[in-house]
Amino acid sequence: MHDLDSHAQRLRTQGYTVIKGVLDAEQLRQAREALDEVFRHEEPMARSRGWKNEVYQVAYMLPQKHPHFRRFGLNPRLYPLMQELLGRECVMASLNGLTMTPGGKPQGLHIDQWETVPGAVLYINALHCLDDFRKENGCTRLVPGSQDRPFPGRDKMAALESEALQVEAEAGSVIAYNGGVWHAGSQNRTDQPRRAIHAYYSRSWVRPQWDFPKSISPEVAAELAEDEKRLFGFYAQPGWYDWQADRQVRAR
Ligand SMILES: O=C(O)CCC(=O)C(=O)O
Repeated sequence: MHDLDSHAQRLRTQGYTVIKGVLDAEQLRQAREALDEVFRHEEPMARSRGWKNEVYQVAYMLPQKHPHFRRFGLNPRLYPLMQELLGRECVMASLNGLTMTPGGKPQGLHIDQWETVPGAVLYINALHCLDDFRKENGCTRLVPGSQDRPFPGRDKMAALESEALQVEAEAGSVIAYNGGVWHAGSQNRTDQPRRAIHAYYSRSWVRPQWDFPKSISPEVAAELAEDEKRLFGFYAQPGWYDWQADRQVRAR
């Protein structure tokens, strides 16, 4: 990957970086088609389950829902950077698709991890832009350097909006940010979707947002390659004591 060191440096200091050309034209086409298919399938239940509202539409656990998303997180144009920052054994903490609702409302600033952990990189959200991200269609906004400032709480964030930078990026780019950076999707003032894949990576020893081994069916798990299973944390489980057999069981 070009510029790995400079992207890693920016992520460590500013808390974010923009990497162009992570998805080529064919990968973009396939990712859009796959996400649209999942959204169409979930349309009948999306509102009642809270997956579609006046701010965004989201689809969770994409590798279970579409084969395209099983190798998505292993892209050689991005994965080495995630490993550099989160360790070789880094895992996927969640893998979602999201569009800001056309003509909808903005999202409030928030962080994606449970707490601010100054000086440590525990999670990185690699937000893959499937459409051009522009101010009009609700590009991501974020506060550079905020990963090292205690998160003041959602109710206090309105006063800090003036510090937020709107990050414009071409389709195929990744906006990567530390999970502790204050950020949000902005108001989509167009009548078109503004689609993204949120590939949220973490160190293998912190709590993921989603339990992938439990969320992936045995049928899909049987089709996964070893490196896919590793990425989805199948081997990052704690060891446990099997009281019936009186033996210890260790994850590989
Ligand atoms: O897609 C975006 O611009 C950010 C969305 C976001 O932060 C979230 O859904 O938690």
